[in-house]
Amino acid sequence: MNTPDTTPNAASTAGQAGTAPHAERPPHPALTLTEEVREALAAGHPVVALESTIISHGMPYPQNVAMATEVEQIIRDGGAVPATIAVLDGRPRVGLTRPDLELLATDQAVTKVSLRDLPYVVARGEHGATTVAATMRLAALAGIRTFVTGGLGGVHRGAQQSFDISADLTELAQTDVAVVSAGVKSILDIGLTLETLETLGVPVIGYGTDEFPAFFSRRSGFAAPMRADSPAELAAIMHTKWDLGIRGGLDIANPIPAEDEIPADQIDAIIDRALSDMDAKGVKGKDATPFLLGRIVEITGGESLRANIALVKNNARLGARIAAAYAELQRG
Ligand code: PSU
Ligand code: MN
Repeated sequence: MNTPDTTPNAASTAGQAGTAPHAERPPHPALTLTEEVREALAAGHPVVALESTIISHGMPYPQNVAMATEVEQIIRDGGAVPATIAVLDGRPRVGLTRPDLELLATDQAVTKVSLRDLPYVVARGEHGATTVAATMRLAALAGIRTFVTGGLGGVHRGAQQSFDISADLTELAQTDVAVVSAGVKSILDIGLTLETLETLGVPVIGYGTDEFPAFFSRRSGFAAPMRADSPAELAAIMHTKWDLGIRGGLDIANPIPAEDEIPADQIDAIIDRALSDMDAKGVKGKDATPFLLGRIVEITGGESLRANIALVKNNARLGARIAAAYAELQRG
């Protein structure tokens, strides 16, 4: 088979004669995997990566650790092995214990680690909670192709001036991992985020919907560029993309369940308030997203947190099924 990229560290498209097109390389030696995750990957069983910024910087304690534990259980119930990813004492870890999750949920010394921060925090032996971008990269280095989160980062409102565009988008352009999210929330400029994903060649696929979802709400007013209605269809798109040698991820946009959503007109006013509070306080850069998430929880008196937890669980149910469908395709 002729693949354009045959560099030794090409993680997914093996490309050598005699190997399956998607034979995974062994996990990068700098990673520490749990036995369970290592064995599942070696056996070609479904594994789902999970991020940790959502635990340390996305939700308050103790709801954050409860969410992390329940989401792992949902993935197990769905027949896949959960692999929550973080950096602990400078070690990139793939698969965490209960005390690890508790540490991430409580320790103030855990920094938010996006792609640019990864070498710094690892080299200094520090703790880091990984964003979508950093989690994608570590998942790919482990050989994991399916990743579940809540919401992606994207193009912030006012990015024309601030240039604040999440590294989640550029990571989706280059790292071969499918990310299940509930779309992006309107703390971001949803239209510019979708345009940027198009430029970067990232398939954005609405799951069971023609409309791109807006995290707390099922509707955003923007069309989903593509649509799929089953995990098997999604697995086929993942397989096809990488088989063609098209590097990069996919954004699978799974709307929040109707019974859990906060209608757009209600949440939009709250988001506007949170944004103006942020400007008034001069919060920006990597602190923007955590500030806004926390402020929205305060203003809604916890209602946004309930919705956030519900949508992550819903994404976990779908992610386990996608990982299973993809593993089946790889075997077949
Ligand atoms: N959106 C959420 N919850 C989150 C995040 C985004 O609803 O926890 C986190 C994710 O880890 C995401 C990161 O990757 O924020 C994006 O941060 P930034 O905009 O600084 O790249
Ligand atoms: Mn940013």
